[in-house]
Amino acid sequence: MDINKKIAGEEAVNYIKDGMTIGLGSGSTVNWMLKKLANRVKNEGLNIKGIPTSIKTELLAKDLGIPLTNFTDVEQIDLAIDGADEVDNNLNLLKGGGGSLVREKIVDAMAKKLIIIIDESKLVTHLGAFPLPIEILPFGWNITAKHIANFGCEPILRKKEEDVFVSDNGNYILDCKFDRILHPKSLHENLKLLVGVVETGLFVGMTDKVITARNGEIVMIQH
Ligand code: ABF
Repeated sequence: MDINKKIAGEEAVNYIKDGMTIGLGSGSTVNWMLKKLANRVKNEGLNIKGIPTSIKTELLAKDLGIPLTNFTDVEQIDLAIDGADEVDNNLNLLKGGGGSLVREKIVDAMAKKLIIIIDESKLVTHLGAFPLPIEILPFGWNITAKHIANFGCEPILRKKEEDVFVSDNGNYILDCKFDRILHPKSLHENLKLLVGVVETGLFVGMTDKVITARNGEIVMIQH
């Protein structure tokens, strides 16, 4: 167990107030947040509703007794709390290692505030050491991969054991290794212009606050 993930995840729960609609991110750090949130719901009667960013998070939240809602009933998310695979100096994110980047981006983009919870190893100067996940349509996936490769990366079709990995949305994911991503905004915008690309794992200019922990002590980063 990474104690720093637990500390960061649990700290984020202090920002959740009665009556809020909360975007529930995905990943192991978020799972600590969910457990703490469930305690507050159960023991303090905290009245919140969650919108999950993945089927995994939805199942865990249900299991823990966290009340859920959906976009039919809610038009606004007060706060989203999510993990990341990399966070750069400008608080831009690289996400999607868990395969939930599309739902994460829909929820995170709709939230009035976005808090990212990570262990310190995720802090980087430039994004790109972690291969960039890009969700694409299954139809013609190898043509889309060739177009993406022209951006200077090597796209690898994500697999789950012997099979192709299929996202919660029924799509494929390409893990694209770049040297360094120096201009995440323009890379994201240009990739999105390709037919067949559903979404990229670059979350630019969305983060309000990062909560991490170092040697068991909480560290906050915000600009
Ligand atoms: C999610 O957070 C995914 O992008 C990524 O896979 C995960 C981070 O993982 P963890 O909290 O498990 O280290 O947003």
